[in-house]
Amino acid sequence: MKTKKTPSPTSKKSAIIFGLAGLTVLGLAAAMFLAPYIRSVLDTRITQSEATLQISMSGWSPAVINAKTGQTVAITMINLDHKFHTDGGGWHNFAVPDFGVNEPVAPKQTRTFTFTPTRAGEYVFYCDICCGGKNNPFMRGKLIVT
Ligand SMILES: [Cu+2]
Repeated sequence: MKTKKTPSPTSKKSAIIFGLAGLTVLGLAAAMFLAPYIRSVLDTRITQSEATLQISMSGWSPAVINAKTGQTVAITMINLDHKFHTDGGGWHNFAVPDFGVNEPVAPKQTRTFTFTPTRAGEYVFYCDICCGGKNNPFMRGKLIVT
């Protein structure tokens, strides 16, 4: 007569551990397989092909721009100051000497211009018309090119 063999608690535990190990391996393999895709999606999310910046005597908003090497960026610059400012007459500019960019915007005007960052790295953009120019921390921003 055969007796029905019930799995011992130890073998149940082994099966669970084995199953979890298998799922972990599959999960890691899937993560490795999908990593380039996930990275490219994140890259496009943080890379801007256009940015709208407000500038006034109180500084840039936002003060960080993300861009991609070789990809043209359209900057729309909104100058919030009026022409009666004694410092610079209310003019501001967007300068990134590393890429030969120097675009002025008249008081209370909005202007869109483009440039193409050609090298990866972190660069300073600044206004050097007013308020101490690029030496004033409020007149500086960061351009991150990946
Ligand atoms: Cu300025």
